[in-house]
Amino acid sequence: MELEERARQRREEIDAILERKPGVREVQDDEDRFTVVGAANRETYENWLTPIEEHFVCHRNPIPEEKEGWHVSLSGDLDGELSMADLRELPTVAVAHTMECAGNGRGQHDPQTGDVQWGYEAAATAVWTGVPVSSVLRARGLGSDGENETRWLTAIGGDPAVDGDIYVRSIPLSKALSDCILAYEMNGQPLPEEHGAPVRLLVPGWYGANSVKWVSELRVMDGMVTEGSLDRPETHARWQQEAYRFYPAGDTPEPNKSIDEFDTWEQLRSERIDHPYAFDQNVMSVIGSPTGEEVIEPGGIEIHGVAWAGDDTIDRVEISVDGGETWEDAEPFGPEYSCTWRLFRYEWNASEGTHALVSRATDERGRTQPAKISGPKKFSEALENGEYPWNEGGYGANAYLPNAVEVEVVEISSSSKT
Ligand SMILES: Nc1nc2c(c(=O)[nH]1)N[C@H]1C(S)=C(S)[C@@H](COP(=O)(O)O)O[C@H]1N2
Ligand SMILES: [Mo]
Repeated sequence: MELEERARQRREEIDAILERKPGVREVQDDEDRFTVVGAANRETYENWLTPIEEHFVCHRNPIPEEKEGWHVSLSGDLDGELSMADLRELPTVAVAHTMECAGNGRGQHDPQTGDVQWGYEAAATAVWTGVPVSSVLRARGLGSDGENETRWLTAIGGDPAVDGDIYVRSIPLSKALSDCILAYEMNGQPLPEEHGAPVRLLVPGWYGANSVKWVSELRVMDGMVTEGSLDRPETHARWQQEAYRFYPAGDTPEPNKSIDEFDTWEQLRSERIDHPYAFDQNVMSVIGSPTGEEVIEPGGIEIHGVAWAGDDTIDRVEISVDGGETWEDAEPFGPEYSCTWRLFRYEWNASEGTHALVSRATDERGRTQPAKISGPKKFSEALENGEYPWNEGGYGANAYLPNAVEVEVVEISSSSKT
């Protein structure tokens, strides 16, 4: 595809999304390769369900044009193919999932690191309807022997390769069988094309990169995708083995056939796994209200927000109204679904002045968000020092101070009110 033609196509695609999603903001990467639009504002984090219009969108190549007759080929240990009609015949489930782009918070790295400079815009919660991956695979020849424990499911995106590389991701088969679905509806609506129609993989609680959109092939193998492991002429291991790996400046990650720790935080802590993969999401929280833009008068005000921890649960959320000096417990409330964020609230008696409001979450395994992102040379000792490791791809950042909300509380005299 001609460069100009590609640029025009992408422009049209982004404009169409922006038109459908009022209030949403566009963010560009340096190479103009990612199509990304982010949740517009903090208010997204005040609500449990994110409307489709506020759900971020992130992908590399253009959306596939031809969706007529779409089918998913099955390969490796599997055989045959699935049409959309085949998929729709299988029993449906609905799964709530808080999806976060692994690049969320990249813009908080100092010095700056590549690609889209997200702040906190790239996280959202939707309810996805589709078919359990376990039903699909069992119906198509997957046995239930012990070997499944060490096998991997590779999902291949049907988005056309622009620079010769296709979008492919592998997840452990155990995760795929436990709660993943092939989704064709989002928030009760037919799946919008920018979110992966006609069908996408949904990997609850794991970084968005794993939820391959426009799935065209599913392959069960004894390892994750490496270059040459698929019968494909295009580059196919880049998004598994190079991108979405966490490492300090200057490193080159080595491909692995398999690893046995899928919790991203534990990989970061592990001495065995050199360049962690973006799998299960790190513990994180964002305040949704106040936003810092409204007028606040002294007195009682409720602080609201959301906290999530991938496929782990949230154990505790604390609030600081003095920029992280002192902390008090917030109260979790609302729906309690696995792999989905939890709402929290905190009653604050606001006094006149400027205040930095911060939230900090701890997950069920006792892991707490760090205060800030480390310097670029501190990768290996960062977590021990209570900092998030600056990494070259700018992935997985979950520090709380960069997301503080600054609010000004002012007394408005009754005369000026009228
Ligand atoms: N086929 C394909 N699937 C993809 C991508 C892509 O570029 N191609 N991007 C991934 C990334 S990086 C993210 S964060 C999520 C975003 O999903 P959303 O656009 O529905 O929010 O899709 C993932 N699935
Ligand atoms: Mo992403």
